[in-house]
Amino acid sequence: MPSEEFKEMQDALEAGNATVVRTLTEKALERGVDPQVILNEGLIPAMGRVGEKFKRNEVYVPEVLVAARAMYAGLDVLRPLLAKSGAKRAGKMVIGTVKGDLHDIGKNLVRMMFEGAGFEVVDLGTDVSEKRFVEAVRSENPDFLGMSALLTTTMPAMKTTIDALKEAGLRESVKVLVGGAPITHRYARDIGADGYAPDASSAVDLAKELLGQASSSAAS
Ligand code: B1M
Repeated sequence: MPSEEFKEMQDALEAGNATVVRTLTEKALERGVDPQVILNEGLIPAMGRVGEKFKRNEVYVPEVLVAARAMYAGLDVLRPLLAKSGAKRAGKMVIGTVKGDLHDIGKNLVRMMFEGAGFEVVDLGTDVSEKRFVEAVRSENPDFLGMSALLTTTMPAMKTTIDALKEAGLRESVKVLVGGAPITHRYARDIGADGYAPDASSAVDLAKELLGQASSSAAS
């Protein structure tokens, strides 16, 4: 199925129409289209375009959340089939908002963009201690550990977590990405993170670049 035939599905996803995305996903499966092809040529490019528009301030948080909900409608149909076929994921990320911090809207956007780009994401939620981050890195063996912080008072928990990873002998096994309104490139460098991204879409670009996949707009 050539990708232009997914146009209706992509338009529905970008418009945030979850019902249409789910129906078109089911119809494509009934026609025998491979679930991986529906994901890679239908859902992922559309979510990627939403991310690009968000980065250019052409759409805002509510539109991204609605588009992500539509993406999940399609993903819900595909997920069991993808799991069964052992479809190859783009990579794996463990993500959470750091200890003491309950802000999760930005972190959720980052998670959605990664899922929309074909990554497996383990979301630890908010107020995540360095101990829980370390345990998750040990048990999940992800390519990336993503940390989000929105408060100047919780930013130092990122460094504490990186130090705890070092102490556990796990620092070299994972790339650490950080973000959130008060975080800067400089702060990320000072605490020894592998990268900082100012927004969810750039975070995906950066992760792909760190994995050696082609991308020209990384924010590291
Ligand atoms: Co709070 N809050 N808040 N808050 N809150 C801020 C952050 C604040 C700037 C407001 C202000 O005073 N102007 C201020 C922090 C000041 C500071 O530290 N210098 C503040 C404060 C003080 C507080 C409380 C302490 C208030 C109080 O109780 N006195 C309290 C703290 C609670 C706690 O966490 N322990 C508190 C509580 C709350 C609510 C619960 C009411 C609510 C959170 C609801 C929720 O998240 N579920 C809330 C909100 C909504 C905000 C503001 C208004 C909006 C934050 C937001 O969601 N932005 C915020 C003010 C503001 O920013 N204008 C504020 C939208 C979101 C999409 O952006 O999270 O930056 P952001 O994520 C972006 C990027 O940063 C990036 O990508 C995202 C999308 O592009 N990004 C990453 C984020 N994480 C990333 C990770 C990456 C890469 C990129 O890699 C892993």
